[in-house]
Amino acid sequence: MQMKLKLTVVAALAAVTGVVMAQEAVVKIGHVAPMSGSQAHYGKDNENGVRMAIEDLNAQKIKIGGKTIKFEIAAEDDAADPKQGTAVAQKLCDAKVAGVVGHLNSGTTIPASKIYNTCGIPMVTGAATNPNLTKPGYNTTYRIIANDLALGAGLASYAADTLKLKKVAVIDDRTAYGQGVAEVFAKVAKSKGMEVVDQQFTTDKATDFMAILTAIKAKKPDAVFYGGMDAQAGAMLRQMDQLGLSGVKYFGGDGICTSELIKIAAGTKTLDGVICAEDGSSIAKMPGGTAWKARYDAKYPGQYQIYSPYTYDATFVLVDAMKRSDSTDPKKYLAKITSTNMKGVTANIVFESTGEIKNPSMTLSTYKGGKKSALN
Ligand code: ABU
Repeated sequence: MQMKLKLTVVAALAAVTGVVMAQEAVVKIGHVAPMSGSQAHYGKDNENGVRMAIEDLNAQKIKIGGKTIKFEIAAEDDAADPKQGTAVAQKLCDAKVAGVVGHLNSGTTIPASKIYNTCGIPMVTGAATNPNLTKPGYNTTYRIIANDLALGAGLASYAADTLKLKKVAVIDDRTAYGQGVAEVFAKVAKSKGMEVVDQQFTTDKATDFMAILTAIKAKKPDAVFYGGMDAQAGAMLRQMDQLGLSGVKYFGGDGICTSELIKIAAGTKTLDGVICAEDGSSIAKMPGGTAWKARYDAKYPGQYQIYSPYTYDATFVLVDAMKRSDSTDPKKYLAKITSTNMKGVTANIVFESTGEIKNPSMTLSTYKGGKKSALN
């Protein structure tokens, strides 16, 4: 009699557990960034943003299509290389992830966006800022951060109008991002009467800039603009110090506007002359920035760079569209991303029909005294 009762209880528990299990579903969200090489610190920061969002979303026990969803990250490394970027994009398509946050570099994101469009998976980048990303008009491509048009122009206006600088030398790393932002800067600087006294090129792998900086020194610029990332900018600042160029201002876009730059260029006089622009508000001015950053720092001490609040919000954008369409199927929830109106950490997020963020803003920062501080 007792044995029969036990079996009945076990059967009942199994039935209940079975029902619970049947009501759960795992949904994978892809994330792609460089996780190896000299840009791995940006990639880690971006991935942390997605992981933190997934933890917060899972804590909410969100129900979509009658099932409690357990979100999981499908994290990939594209090493900032366009070829690896497209290979990884195809891998995520084949794995049928529900959406992708990424990629980080414009040079990988632009070709990958074509692949996601072909397989019908939405992607939201929180870091790739070359304006050309949204030019093809793919309904699967979204950018949650301002593009480089405002950023390059804002830096040039500050150089010409506020600092009254006359002569600038422009260097870029020949990547989609570096070249693009340098072109915008140079165009606006010229239109404001500044003279571009020299234009030099490097790569996103270079470490020795002595030859190009020596050539630039001969042209006596008031400022150098660099279109590229912080590993090269930091080394350049050191080499500018060595060449006696520490009085020359150093401008750059969001790619150099990181916490890492302080470490790489620590102790240089040129770090004091850096003026960089990041797309969007400073973390202190983001609606949920300060509280969010405190949580981030507690989870990932010393890893904050620049884009993680955007990748956090990007993950929420995908899930918000899933909730509003009551589906995790990209073919069904994709249409809802265009009507996003979501209070995020970074801003109230609304997209243009092009996939660009509405009402983009831009923040200028300096590194005076080895500390990053916003100028506006
Ligand atoms: N936004 C600067 C770094 C990433 C990129 O656009 O390549």
